[in-house]
This record gives sequence, C-alpha cells and structure tokens, in this order.
Amino acid sequence: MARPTALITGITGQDGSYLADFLLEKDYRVVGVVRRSSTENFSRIEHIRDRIELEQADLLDQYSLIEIVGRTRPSEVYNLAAMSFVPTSWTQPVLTAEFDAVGVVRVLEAIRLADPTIRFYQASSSEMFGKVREVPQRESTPFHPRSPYGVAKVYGHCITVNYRESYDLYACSGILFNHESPRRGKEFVTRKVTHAVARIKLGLASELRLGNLDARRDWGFAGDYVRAMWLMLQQKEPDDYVVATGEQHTVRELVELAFEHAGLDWREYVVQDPALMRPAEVDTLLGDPSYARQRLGWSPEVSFPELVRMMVDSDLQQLRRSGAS
Ligand code: NAP
Ligand code: F7E
Repeated sequence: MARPTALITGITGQDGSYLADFLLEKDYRVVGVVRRSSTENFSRIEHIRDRIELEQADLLDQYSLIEIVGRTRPSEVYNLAAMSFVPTSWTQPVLTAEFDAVGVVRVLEAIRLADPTIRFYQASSSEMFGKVREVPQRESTPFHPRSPYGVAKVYGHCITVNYRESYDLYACSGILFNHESPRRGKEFVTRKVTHAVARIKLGLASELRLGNLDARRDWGFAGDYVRAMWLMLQQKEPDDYVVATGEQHTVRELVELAFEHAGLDWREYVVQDPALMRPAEVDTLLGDPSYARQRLGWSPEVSFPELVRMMVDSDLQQLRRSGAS
C-alpha cells in the first residue's frame, strides 16, 4: 500500500507539532502549511524539520490553498490553523472571522475542487458551548459562544457539517476541550502559570498577575488529543466528536498544584488583575467524551496533576538549560 500523505495547516502550532510527531510514527508523509513570515518560527517542529515537507500558503488566500492541495495530493487534511487566543478575538474580530470561519470554507473548497475523496478534520472548540446549556457538554449540546473566537468556530463547525451533507465529503469536526503541553503558547493560562512558577523558583520573577481564578476548564494533554483527531479520520463514516477528559478544575486549583510542585506557596506571588478579566467569560466547561470512547476507543492517558507537573518540570528544565537562573 502507498504511504499515506497528511497535509496539516497550523503545523508550527502546539497541536500541529504533536500531530506531525504522531503521523511520522505511523509512517505518513507529512506536509505542513506555513505562512510567509520575515523570520522562521519553527521552534516546535525543529526536531522533525528534516522529516517533513513545508509549503507556503495562507488561510486568507484561496488560490494558495487550491494549489497546495492539488499539488501535494494528500489523503487526509487536518485544518488546525487559526487565531486561537480568545482575548485577541475581541481586539481583532474581523481577522479572527477571516482565519477561523471563512478560512475553513476556503480549505473545504480546495478539497472539493482538487479531490473530494480527501478526508478532512476541522479543529472545532468547546468555546462554541460558551454559556453552557447543559452539563456535561456533548455532541448534541446547543452552542452559545461568548467571544468572537467562539462565534467564528461555530461557523467553521457548521460549514464542515454542511459540506459533508451537501457534497458527501468525509469531513469531521473534533470539538476539543482545552488541551495543553510544554509546547503551549505562553499567553494561555496553564503555560503562563507553569512558566511563571519556574521563573519565580529560579529567582527571575516575583509575581504572577492573573484574571479570573474561578473559571473552570476540562484540561487534557495535547499529545492525547491529536490521537483522537487521527482516529476520527480512520472510521467507516465521518462524524463529529467531543474530545475531553470528563473532569474539571478551577484556575485556582491549577495555580495551587503548579506552585506546590515547585515547593512554593501561591498566595505569596499571585496578584489578581482586573485588566485580565474578559468582556464575556466562559465560566465553566466540562466535556462528556463517551461517544469518542465508544466509537473511537479513545481515552486520555495523562491526568491533570501529571500534566501540570510535566509543564512545570519542562519550564524549569528549559530555563536552566538556557542559563537563565
Ligand atoms: P496554536 O498553537 O495557536 O497554533 C495555531 C497555528 O495556526 C499556528 O501554526 C499558526 O501559524 C497557524 N496560523 C494562524 N493563522 C494562519 C493563517 N492565516 N494561515 C496559515 N496558518 C495560520 O493553536 P493550537 O493550540 O495548536 O490549536 C490548534 C487548533 O485547534 C486551532 O484551530 C485552535 O483554535 C483549535 N483548538 C485548540 C484548543 C486547545 O486547547 N489547544 C482547543 C480547541 C480547539 P504561525 O506559527 O505562523 O502563527
Ligand atoms: O483561558 C482564565 C480565563 O486563555 C482559560 C484556547 O486554546 O481553549 C483555549 O481557550 C481560562 C479562562 O484558554 C488568566 O479567563 C485567568 O477562563 O488558557 P485560556 P481558553 O480561553 O479557555 C479553547 C478550548 C480554545 O479553543 C482556544 O483556542 O483561564 N484566566 N487568568 C486566564 N487566561 C489567560 N489566558 N491569562 C490569564 O492571566
């Protein structure tokens, strides 16, 4: 059998890099889409740079997507590229819609024109549930997004379902709850906390400013979640799946665990900053992953305390290696 080819948009991001690692292990040819920039930003894929192919295209540019899908001939396309930081979606709402909403239909159009047998994965989000209508959230829970990011993701989700129903494409939407790792961007709360803990431990910082400590999230490990993405594209029929741990924690619990792991008392360092509160908050998210467990045989392997410890240890190690202490 010919070696399968996967095309990944957003390969330089957290999930793109873990998915590329995973697919290389499965002997895929991995083609990554990167957008043109004046300096390369490939730190998350440095370790596999010589085993993947990188191609320039942009979710804002329809022609570049048609050209790349047509030329590289993937059997699977994973659309992970997005403006993924919720607060920025209030300051750049139009650009967020261009990337996260219209960008999805541009990729779907490229597939429909180049080869409608390509299997498609869309990175949907628990942010679509927003002001939650039921607990826990399942595939059938109605959406009530609370940010321009969440609204754009609802469009991406619905257009994926619509292309499946209109053109019979094998198109799946993974409704993923928060997932984190040592490769998470430093502005997201988990990494912001673990990086600050490491800096405080090494005497490089003395405080950590945070927003809402009462927010609740269902946090999992990104390495587990990319496995679910791949499994969705290996089934007989395409479908949509919630991917979550089924457990929730507050930001305060995250902070307690991270500081405790470094032998520190969080109360001495954490300052609540009203400037970090959001115009409309998602107070609580809790996913029900039963359908993914049943149909895909998927379940998470890394627990929340293991994840937090892994991230603190990694940040300490990175800072020590860079000679920062
Ligand atoms: P991330 O680390 O922020 O990565 C985003 C990726 O998208 C980067 O590679 C970025 O490239 C690329 N990108 C942004 N705009 C682009 C454009 N116009 N054209 C081409 N590439 C573009 O995000 P992540 O955490 O890996 O998340 C992956 C996907 O899952 C995103 O769609 C996100 O919204 C969604 N999601 C994430 C979570 C989570 O908890 N992590 C949960 C649910 C859904 P640059 O390197 O050039 O910036
Ligand atoms: O915030 C609270 C904040 O920015 C989590 C993205 O991957 O997951 C992510 O979106 C919670 C929120 O992630 C700070 O108010 C308190 O309630 O880590 P976050 P997010 O907004 O949940 C979803 C599923 C995605 O799809 C997104 O792409 O933590 N919080 N203090 C803070 N958050 C941040 N960032 N910084 C703080 O200082």
